[in-house]
Amino acid sequence: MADKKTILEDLKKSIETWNPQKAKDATNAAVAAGMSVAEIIGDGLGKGMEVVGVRFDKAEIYLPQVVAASKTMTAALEILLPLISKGEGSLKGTVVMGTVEGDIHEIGKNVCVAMLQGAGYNVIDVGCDVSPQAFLDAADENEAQVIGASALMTTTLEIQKELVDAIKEVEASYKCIVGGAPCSREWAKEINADGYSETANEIIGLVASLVE
Ligand code: B12
Repeated sequence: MADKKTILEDLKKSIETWNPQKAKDATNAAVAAGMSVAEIIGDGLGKGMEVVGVRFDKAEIYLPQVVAASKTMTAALEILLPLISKGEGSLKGTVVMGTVEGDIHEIGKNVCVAMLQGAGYNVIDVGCDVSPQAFLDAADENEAQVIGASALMTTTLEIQKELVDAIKEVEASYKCIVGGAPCSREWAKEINADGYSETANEIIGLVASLVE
């Protein structure tokens, strides 16, 4: 059996080379080796996606490759999601996760969803292009403790602020955390969000600190 380091490298490489078969093989190998979902995504697949993002920024690769990498990620997540125990989640708390209105980037949000599910949370994935009101409705319907809003464009960061304002206005009890590449700790503070994390790895600790 391959060692952990090799498996993590294979997971990362499979996304970087947008190779779904390699991603599925490496994910199955990781599961067989007893690795946790958080480790597989956080230290393997997610790292590959970070590289894809950076290479796209440098114009070393183009949109079709990014889409192929995103499909590769989905193929791997399909293996992992059924392994996540849902029952335990309701004990830990409920989180509504989505990407804000006007923004269709969902890969990072999906990674966060998978990480939180892997950690035992009940996650309501409201998808992308979600209005502040739709976030609030989902949180009310599901009695969520936390809303997580992703924004990947400087133009859609403003919607995170609108969401936080909308929550404060109705004096709802749930907390709001924000993230996404252009988002920062400073921005989260400026808009009075309850938390920020740079990566999906840190989101588990962040949510745990808010759900007590
Ligand atoms: C993949 C991608 C796409 C894909 C999206 C596929 C999909 N299904 O999601 C496609 C090809 C569709 C796309 C489209 C567009 N894109 Co695009 N895209 C990217 C790219 C290359 C990578 C994003 C990504 O998936 N990263 C990998 C994930 C894992 O990282 P992440 O999202 O940052 O998430 C991590 C953390 O931020 C955090 N996190 C994320 N969300 C949250 C939420 C919470 C609550 C928390 C706590 C943490 C957290 O955890 C994640 C895991 O660690 C970025 C470049 C970049 N470097 O970001 C451009 C980028 C975001 N895109 C950009 C643009 C402009 C567009 C388009 C407008 C292009 C166009 N001209 O058509 C459209 C968007 C249309 C729209 N209305 O949304 C720009 C935005 C520029 C800006 N204004 O800020 C970028 C920065 C590229 C660039 N340099 O120009 N894109």
